Amino acid sequence: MSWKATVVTLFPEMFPGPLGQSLAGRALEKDLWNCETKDMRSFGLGRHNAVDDTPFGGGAGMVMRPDVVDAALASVDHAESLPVIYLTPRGRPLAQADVRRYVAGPGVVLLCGRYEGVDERVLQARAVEQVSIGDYILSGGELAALVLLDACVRLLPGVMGSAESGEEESFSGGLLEYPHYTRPAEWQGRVVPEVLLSGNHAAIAAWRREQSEMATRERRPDLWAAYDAHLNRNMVAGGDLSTSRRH
Ligand code: 6GU
Repeated sequence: MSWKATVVTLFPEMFPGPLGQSLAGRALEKDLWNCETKDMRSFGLGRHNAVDDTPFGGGAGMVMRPDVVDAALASVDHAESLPVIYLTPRGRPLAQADVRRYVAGPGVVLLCGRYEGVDERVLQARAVEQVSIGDYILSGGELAALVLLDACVRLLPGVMGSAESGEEESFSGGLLEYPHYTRPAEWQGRVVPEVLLSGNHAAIAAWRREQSEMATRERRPDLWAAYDAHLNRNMVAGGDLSTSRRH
């Protein structure tokens, strides 16, 4: 039994989409995961298979009906024992820790909304997790679902070579990754940092750590604050108060 994604959507043709290519696509062919869709339209009501209605309280756009969404989710096998995730800019930000948790289980159910959103009651009734992929607005949850799935699939056993597998990436250590260089050693007058050509592995590791810290401090003060707090906490826990520098 491979890791299974079930996507509940009005646009089933969008899946697996780009995940049918490259790393995820090869993993799909090897049955390391599979991607099933449930077409929400087929649970629509009335002569026009309506899935949405106007919002109570007024306002722009349409809201997906709770009865329709519930029927679509009820049609997913074993949905009770899987995380059900609604992709929405109202959700908590997706983090690598969430991805690791999803991959540790048998699969996920991804609910993709269009229009203004999904009636809140079905989200409560089915204990649906609400997840966002960033602070910008997409026209629907489908692209966000593809992003979440890409992040999951690459962590599945057997998907990635042992070379890159999992660790020593941006976020694994709470820092952004260091910059990379390859041949030629000089390109358009720009040279590779000398230390990388030195063969001194300790010096290279120290340089990369410093580069990671610099990039994180400058580009991601939020990550840097968490990393710095963690470092200082550990130094206190270790009784090494004298080395609590940085502040
Ligand atoms: Cl998960 N969905 C939509 N529609 N827009 C988003 C998003 C999700 N995350 C960021 N923007």
